[in-house]
Amino acid sequence: MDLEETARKIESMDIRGAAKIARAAASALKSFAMDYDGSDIKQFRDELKMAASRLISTRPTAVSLRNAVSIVLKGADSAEDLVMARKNIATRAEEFITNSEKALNTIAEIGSKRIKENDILLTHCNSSAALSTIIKAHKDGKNIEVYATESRPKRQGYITIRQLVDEGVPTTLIVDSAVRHVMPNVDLVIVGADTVASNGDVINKIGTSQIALCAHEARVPVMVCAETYKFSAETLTGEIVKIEERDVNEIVRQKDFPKVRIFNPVFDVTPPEYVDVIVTEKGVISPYAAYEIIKSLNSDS
Ligand code: RI2
Repeated sequence: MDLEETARKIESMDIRGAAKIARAAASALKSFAMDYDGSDIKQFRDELKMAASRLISTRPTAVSLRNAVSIVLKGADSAEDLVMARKNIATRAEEFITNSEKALNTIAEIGSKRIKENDILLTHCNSSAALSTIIKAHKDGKNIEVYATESRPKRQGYITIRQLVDEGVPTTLIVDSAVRHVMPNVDLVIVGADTVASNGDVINKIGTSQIALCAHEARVPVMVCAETYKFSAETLTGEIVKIEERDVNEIVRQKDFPKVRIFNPVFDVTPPEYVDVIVTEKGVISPYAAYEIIKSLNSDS
């Protein structure tokens, strides 16, 4: 798959999920570097930057994508010649993909310990980090059940319910508006994140903040599972996370509702007071400690 094809698939959400789009972007940059047939390092760097911008333009909210691209791109900065630059890009992309997969397993290990025998869980959309945690608890022999929301408009909840049922986890599909109704039966809400801001705001699929509010009202804890590359250093300097708006035809066919204005924001912001913990591969943190995570990532890089 060439870079443009990857970019289109991310745009159309054929490739989706904050972690998956990050790994797909890293992989596309690796292929771009390996296939590069020019001979000038300056030109390579310029073309690489254009390729990176194209990938970043596909989905504006998930910082995982921008972080993956910038981690990989650093490989070209220090290189003395083109051979080294191409090799560095490929190595950094491979490392990113491996670390991302390892992080997922570590999050599942850590997060599943917080799931108790006979817990009834509720999840929203389709998060690989949240699902690996749930599946790990099930594989450890815990008797658990899950409510999975449909997650309109794209209905990623269908993917979730299939994955959980395939693993043998008893799962009930509900429409998004049934969340408050079922919340009194729920022991723990588990969701993923597309971006975590330095003040602890969690940006995830539209509807997450309503779920967190209902959970708060019913005194049900909310656990967010997110790899540290989903933490946004940009927000340290006060940058606001842009909320992606997608084609309104994802909701209804605009032509069936002529003259009606339709609005399709696909993420929302859950403030830290509605999140109990964030499980990262570095450990469990309070959302208020997001700043510390971002600071430590900045000093590592
Ligand atoms: P993982 C998804 O975004 C959902 O919002 C999901 O909760 C989040 O990414 C994290 O997913 P979309 O691509 O990285 O469906 O945990 O818009 O797989």
